[in-house]
Amino acid sequence: MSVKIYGFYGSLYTQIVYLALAEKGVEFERHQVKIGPLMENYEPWYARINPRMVIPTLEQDGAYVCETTAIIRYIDANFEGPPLLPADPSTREQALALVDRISALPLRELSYSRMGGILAVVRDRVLMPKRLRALRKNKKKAPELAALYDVRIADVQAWVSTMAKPAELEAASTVLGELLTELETRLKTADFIVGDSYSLVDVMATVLCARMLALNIAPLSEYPSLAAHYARMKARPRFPKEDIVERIETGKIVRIIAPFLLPRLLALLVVLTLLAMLLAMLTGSWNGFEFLRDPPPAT
Ligand SMILES: N[C@@H](CCC(=O)N[C@@H](CS)C(=O)NCC(=O)O)C(=O)O
Repeated sequence: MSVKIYGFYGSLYTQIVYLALAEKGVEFERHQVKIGPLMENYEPWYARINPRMVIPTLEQDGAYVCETTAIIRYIDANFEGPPLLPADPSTREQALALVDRISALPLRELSYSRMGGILAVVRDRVLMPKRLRALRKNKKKAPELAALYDVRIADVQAWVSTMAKPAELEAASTVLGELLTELETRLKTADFIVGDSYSLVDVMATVLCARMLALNIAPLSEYPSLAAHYARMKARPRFPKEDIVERIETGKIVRIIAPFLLPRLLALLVVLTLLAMLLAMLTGSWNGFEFLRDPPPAT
């Protein structure tokens, strides 16, 4: 019954899965899928296990479960450990409705829209076009997956277009604000968001609070009961402190991607050096390895 999670450090949805596993007491193996600029998640091998090409994915005994809410419900239903959903059917329904609402929040658009200055230029001129190029390139590599790539290309195009529309971003902020207000109201008079014990809603809200702190997508300090709940959740005995990221540590990301990046940087350096030598030879500004030849006889 070995469990493997395909995820990446700092990914919001991966953190939700890590936290559910920790609370449930399930051991698991990690496979880092390098998202972001390296775009490993768009490679055909990953598209075959996760057709939407996003992380996380859970693998157990050769079977895959995709989509965070499906993964955490699978974890709750299939492993020993404290139940993470209320037993009472109507409370359970409320919990599941909130899990779905948190999962549907437009956090990707909100997170990316928080980039300003040079980061925004890099996002619009480099990162997003690079995503589309990577998807098109991989579509060519695996034509049998063309339909999946077309869906993902359309998704990235919609993502880009939303970020250029202040009204849509404003609407996304409003949706988030409404949800946070609802959590705040519930927590004014209760220890847990739904029912009287820890549930998947607390799992999701905890990671959402960490994200608010990490990327400043909304001010946690304006929701004091939610902030107090977050502090209580962090003090739980099984809380996986290392996995829940309140502040993205670039050094950690560099350490994870270094083995992947270094050989490529080295190869790039070799190619650039060879090109520079060729250019110098063609323009006559360098006479190749002449200096290695025997010196001309002295006259
Ligand atoms: N609906 C998906 C969303 C997952 C998602 O957006 N994951 C992000 C990381 S937090 C991702 O894979 N981003 C990479 C990309 O979109 O290229 C889920 O619930 O699992």
